Amino acid sequence: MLTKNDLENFENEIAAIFAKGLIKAPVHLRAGREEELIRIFREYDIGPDDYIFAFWDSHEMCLLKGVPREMVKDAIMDGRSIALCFPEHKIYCSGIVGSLMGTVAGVAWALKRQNKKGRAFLFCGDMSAETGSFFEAVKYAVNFDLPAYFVVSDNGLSVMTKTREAWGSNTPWFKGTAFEKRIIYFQYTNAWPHSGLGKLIKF
Ligand SMILES: Cc1ncc(C[n+]2csc(CCOP(=O)(O)OP(=O)(O)O)c2C)c(N)n1
Repeated sequence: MLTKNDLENFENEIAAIFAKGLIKAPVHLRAGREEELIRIFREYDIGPDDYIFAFWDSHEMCLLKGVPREMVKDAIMDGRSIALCFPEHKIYCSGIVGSLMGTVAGVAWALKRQNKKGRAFLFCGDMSAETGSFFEAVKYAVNFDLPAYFVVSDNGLSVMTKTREAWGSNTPWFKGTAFEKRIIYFQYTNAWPHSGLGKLIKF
């Protein structure tokens, strides 16, 4: 299992490459949630049979799922950081807010119907967790007892908008509901800006 240091070093290396203008596409770096993510991968024993779905900020999830470091780095260098996909490792990501929630429910449904091993995990942010598609997917997964889990990394922000102010509530909608049983939730502060390095990079 990778360590917090491994994940930090990877993001720092990508940041240094991005700063040189060598990646001609957006990158979304994350720092501050390494231990939570490692704990979740360990606690839920996420392995080769499991499917991971994530979004623009998926470097850590790809590494933890077992995609070789150099393969993740090459894909990022190739401009694919925002939607990293490694089908052979069962990890699929998208840069579109609110996408993939239904896919997770569908994959979990297929796994259950076909009596296959494995579960579907979605990793998303707090604003993504307020979307209607997230609610529908969680509702479906809970009601049909599907092997689906929804991991919410709450940094309090949607780009630069405060999620709690946007929705007029200090708690995520699912707190205290029956749907919580399929939601894995933690809070963190991202040490990087939402996207890029917070300064203009000239190519
Ligand atoms: C459909 C769509 N609308 C807007 C965006 C722009 N966008 C990218 S990330 C993001 C914020 C999402 O916030 P959250 O889910 O909390 O993610 P995090 O802060 O953890 O990156 C937005 C609005 C997008 N990618 N897709």
